[in-house]
Amino acid sequence: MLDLYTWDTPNGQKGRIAVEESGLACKLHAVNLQAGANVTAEYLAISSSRRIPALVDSDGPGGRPVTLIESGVIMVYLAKKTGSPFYPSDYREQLEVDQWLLHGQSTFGPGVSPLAHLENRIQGDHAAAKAFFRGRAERLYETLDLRLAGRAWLALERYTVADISHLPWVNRAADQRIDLARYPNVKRWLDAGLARPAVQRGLAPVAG
Ligand SMILES: N[C@@H](CCC(=O)N[C@@H](CS)C(=O)NCC(=O)O)C(=O)O
Repeated sequence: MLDLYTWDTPNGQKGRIAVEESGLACKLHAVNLQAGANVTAEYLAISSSRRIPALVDSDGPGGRPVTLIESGVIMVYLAKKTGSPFYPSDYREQLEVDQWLLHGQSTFGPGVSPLAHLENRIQGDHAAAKAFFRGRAERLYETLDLRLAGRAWLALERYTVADISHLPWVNRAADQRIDLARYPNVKRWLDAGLARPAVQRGLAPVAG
């Protein structure tokens, strides 16, 4: 049995999409970040970083329970557990997937996430900071658009965890005031990802 602790944020949605794609039974636990539900002693016992998502698998490696943080680890773990092609067993393919998985986890997500905060939450001018973060994010969308020119998916010729890693962020391009019409390859790829039923279920509100 799986238990996923999550919230309606891009990193939380990656965990949910990975669970949905795995087809495994999973109990969802909504961790309301706005209410501080992640900074409690109870949640610290589950997530050592006090962040979402966190996954508990009662039937982990060796038949013993395992608790995992980090959406990238959770995506790879579930793909390996189910033997799914979303994370390949071939080493060369793994290297392709790892590069674009880490791009999503450590470059794209952290690069575009400040935009929604800058636009929606920071009052006042701060023109230099806004221009800096906007320029950085636009360059990341351009990188994806270049990568996706003539390709269906980011890492391999098929959908992988590297695509899941980027999808929830790009799905929020409007919040980041990014116009996807400027990035037609990204728009085509996003539409293909959003057509997957597991992605649609993974993006649905966690609290129902
Ligand atoms: N690299 C981590 C990032 C997780 C993360 O930053 N989660 C955010 C929500 S998207 C969170 O839990 N924030 C609450 C906090 O920092 O207090 C992952 O991919 O799982």
